Amino acid sequence: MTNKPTKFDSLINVTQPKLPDFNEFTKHLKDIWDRKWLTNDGPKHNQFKDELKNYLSANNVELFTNGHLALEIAIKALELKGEIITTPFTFASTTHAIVNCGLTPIFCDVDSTTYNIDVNQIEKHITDQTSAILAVHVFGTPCDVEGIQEIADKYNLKVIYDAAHAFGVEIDGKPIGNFGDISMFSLHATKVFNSIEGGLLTFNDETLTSKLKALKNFGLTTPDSVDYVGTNAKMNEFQASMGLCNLSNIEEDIGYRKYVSKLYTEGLKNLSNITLLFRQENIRHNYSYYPVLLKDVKMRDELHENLKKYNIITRKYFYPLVNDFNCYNFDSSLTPVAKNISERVLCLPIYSDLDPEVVKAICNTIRYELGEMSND
Ligand code: T4K
Repeated sequence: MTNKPTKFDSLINVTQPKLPDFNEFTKHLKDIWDRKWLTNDGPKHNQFKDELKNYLSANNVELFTNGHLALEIAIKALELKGEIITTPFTFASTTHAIVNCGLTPIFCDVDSTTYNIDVNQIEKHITDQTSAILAVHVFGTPCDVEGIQEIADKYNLKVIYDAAHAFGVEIDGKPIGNFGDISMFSLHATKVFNSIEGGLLTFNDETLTSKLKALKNFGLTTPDSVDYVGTNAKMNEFQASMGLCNLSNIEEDIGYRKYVSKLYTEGLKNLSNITLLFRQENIRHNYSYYPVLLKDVKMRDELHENLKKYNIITRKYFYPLVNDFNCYNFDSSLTPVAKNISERVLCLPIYSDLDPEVVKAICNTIRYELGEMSND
């Protein structure tokens, strides 16, 4: 393998949304034009919901305009109060949802292999104010769902999973959305599967359905009664149409991401300064991100900057750590493992139509920049 760097003519971004065949999408648009039904539980929305329920083998599904509002609504629907134990190694949305709902996030450190909440450290954060655990399946790697449920049962806590990255993931053949009380999936343009913007909740307790429906529609339970202080978080017919088109290709898309991921793993193996994400055998992954850890923050920041010279755009997901955000006043030294990962992480470009030759060239460019020439 050669190790010459490659300068690309156009930007290779960390991700790129999957777009369906244009004509397929316009067929849906024609239906919408003919029907003049644009949002509020339209037929496309309902069809999309049924197909997702089937694909995810979920007991119950509700759709939302985006993943973030879905998460806030999940917290409200479970009537959580006080403190929620959560991870600082996540996107802003997870913590903001807790705070926007008037609760206090309590940060638990993460596991150094999965980067997910460290189940062995949860119990020490439980107080008489704790009402739930909000864990994130970061980069689509499942949390220790059994360990978390054991603790939740022992202390009578609810469990919400931020599964924004985990669409299509399975543990021992069981769909990931079936664990905990509620799971939230993001269907944003940057995700493995998108409906432009969009979010969905899967949940086991069917009695939550009417409350979730009301909360996303201003709290209305009938045209004449408003039982909750709700919001507007409904998915519209255009979003649902994009989702329907993309859902028909999802297996192919995940399969292609698996191939890209394998090319990276092959191209970056044996590099002394790079640690690759550990992937467990019993997991059906979705290859949503390709994160690597560099030796230290200096090397990570230099590589991130230097790759820009070649038009390779990587992202520091997730840096800064949430407990270092300017808008909060938490102490990130209390979560040292998360802090260390956050300072070393870099996500490389991955999407479902990324050219294999580009992936190989990115690997060679990284090797060149790190001064590690041989692939043996
Ligand atoms: N929980 C977790 C753990 C999450 O990661 C997220 C979202 C949520 C909750 C909330 O779910 P949503 O409410 O979003 O459904 C992006 C996404 O906007 C965000 O959805 C995602 N996590 C987060 C990890 O990544 P940014 O600020 O990095 O996006 P942006 O605009 O910089 O886009 C990233 C790259 O994607 C760009 O380099 C270019 C490319 N891109 C982006 C868009 C929007 C395109 O090529 N086309 C596009 O249309 O947050």
